[in-house]
Amino acid sequence: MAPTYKLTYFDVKALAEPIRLLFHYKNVPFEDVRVAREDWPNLKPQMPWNVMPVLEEDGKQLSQSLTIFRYLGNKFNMAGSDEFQTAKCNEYIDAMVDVRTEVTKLFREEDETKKAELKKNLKETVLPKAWKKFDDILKDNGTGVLVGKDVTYADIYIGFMTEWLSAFLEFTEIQNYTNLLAHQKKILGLPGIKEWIEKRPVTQF
Ligand SMILES: N[C@@H](CCC(=O)N[C@@H](CS)C(=O)NCC(=O)O)C(=O)O
Repeated sequence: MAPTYKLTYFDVKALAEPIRLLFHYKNVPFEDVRVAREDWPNLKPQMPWNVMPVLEEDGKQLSQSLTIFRYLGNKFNMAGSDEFQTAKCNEYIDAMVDVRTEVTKLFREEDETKKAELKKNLKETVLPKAWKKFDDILKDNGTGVLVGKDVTYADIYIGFMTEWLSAFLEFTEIQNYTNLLAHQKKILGLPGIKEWIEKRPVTQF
């Protein structure tokens, strides 16, 4: 019998959206539970590491967004055709996490002047460097995807993150990275993903 899945997170895209995209792409049913901020303190102690997202598979809890993402990516046969391809998928995901880590510094900075400096650096240095790198990887691979010939979980992650971070930082220059933009359009236009994006809840992040 197919397992039952429940994904619990806040009502935002952020760490859970790549997981939601995997489910929608693979047409695997799951309960998309969105916890209201005021309900979180009561729920927090029930979570393995007191954070979300948390996946329940047949009632068994799994925490840490990228552990969940990689677990499902493997399970759904989206991890490349050999161990090296899987490792490349993970390399690209981890490189994107480095970019995300830089962006999240914006949330923690309260000084408006320092915040503006951080944003300038992100838009003028961090994103251009990373987007150029991913653009080159796609160009060199030459198949429209990051690793091998088929869509992997790395494509889902990078496709989502390039759109999400560019929108958040109002980085319209993404238009200049033609391979990356074509990749983003391809991934966000995949069956299941496209329909989900059209109907998903509108959230701030
Ligand atoms: N490394 C964790 C980080 C999870 C995390 O920090 N989640 C935040 C939401 S984005 C959270 O649960 N915050 C509420 C809290 O810490 O009480 C992951 O990737 O899942």
